[in-house]
Amino acid sequence: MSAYKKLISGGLDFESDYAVIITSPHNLRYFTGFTGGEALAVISDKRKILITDFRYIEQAENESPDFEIFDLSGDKRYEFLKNECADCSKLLFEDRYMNVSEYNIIGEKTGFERLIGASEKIDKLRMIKEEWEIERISKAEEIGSLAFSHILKFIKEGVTENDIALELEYFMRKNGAEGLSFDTISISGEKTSLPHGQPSSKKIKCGEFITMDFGCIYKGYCSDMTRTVVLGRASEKQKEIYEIVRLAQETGLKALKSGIKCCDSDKAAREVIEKAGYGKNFGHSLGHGVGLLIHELPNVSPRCDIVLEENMVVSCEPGIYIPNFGGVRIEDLVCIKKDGVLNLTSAEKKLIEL
Ligand SMILES: [Mn+2]
Repeated sequence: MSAYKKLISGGLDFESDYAVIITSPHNLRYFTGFTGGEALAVISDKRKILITDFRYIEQAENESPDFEIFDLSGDKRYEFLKNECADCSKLLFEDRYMNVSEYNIIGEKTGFERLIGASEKIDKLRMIKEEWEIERISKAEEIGSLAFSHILKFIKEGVTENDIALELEYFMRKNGAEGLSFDTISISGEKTSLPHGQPSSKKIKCGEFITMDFGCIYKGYCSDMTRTVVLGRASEKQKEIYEIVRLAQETGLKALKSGIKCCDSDKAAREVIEKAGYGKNFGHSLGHGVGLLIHELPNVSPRCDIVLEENMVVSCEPGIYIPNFGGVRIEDLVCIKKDGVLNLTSAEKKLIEL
């Protein structure tokens, strides 16, 4: 793997006397191969350096064969950085990740005037996925779809929201997931009006919406999906809301393709909900990029003018949320292709009445 080359030859306006400092676990993994999390990489035209400590040296040597590995912690790490970067005119760093105290230490050692925040440009290099990355995301999403089929048999009157969350998580771990991409959302009844409500010991009752938003990690890559079901028979109002969201989601999927701006995809789906009279009940974006992080670029939002390109992976997740009634969200994960999308989510989308 040689993703570090993207930093030098990619979209960073990189010049030969610059260096890039990478400190976030996801970008360390992406650009160096190192999965240990705690390290600092310095990448320039001349050298590729990975500084970590005793705990990770053997791992770093195995995972980052293109890099010179150094065992340095604390002050020694920053002294090394100072010497190493003495001839660099600019040091690009991850301003959306580095904390203020580390910024101050590095700034004092190397000179604040040379530090240039470059998170957005660095993160954009991860937007278009390689085939092997899409395979991992797809596998993670497949585990999620299997978990959804499983949970349909588990949900009964009297089980709690916590029970459902735990069962989803246990199933995903049992089926190859190495972790969760975020805290599982499984909420029911009126609480489904909270887009990011938290599961509790509340028991599921007949006639309630149940919204489950969950995902897992497979070989470092995240999945994300949401389904809303009803226990027992759905009311006319529940059917109405569900159908509008389902149609908006279908419309959103059709509006995702290479060459389209993210804001235009968002608009297509949003219009369906607005025309049905629920515009104010859909207050979040249509979707977001997914990869090593659960939320990454591009944002499929009304404010994002990034043009979609082939092999970006994004979610499509419209919703309607009505206080004191409930809400519906339906979310698939898709890979952008030339004339449309490859849908990575196989779980059923028609209204399921359990
Ligand atoms: Mn999502």
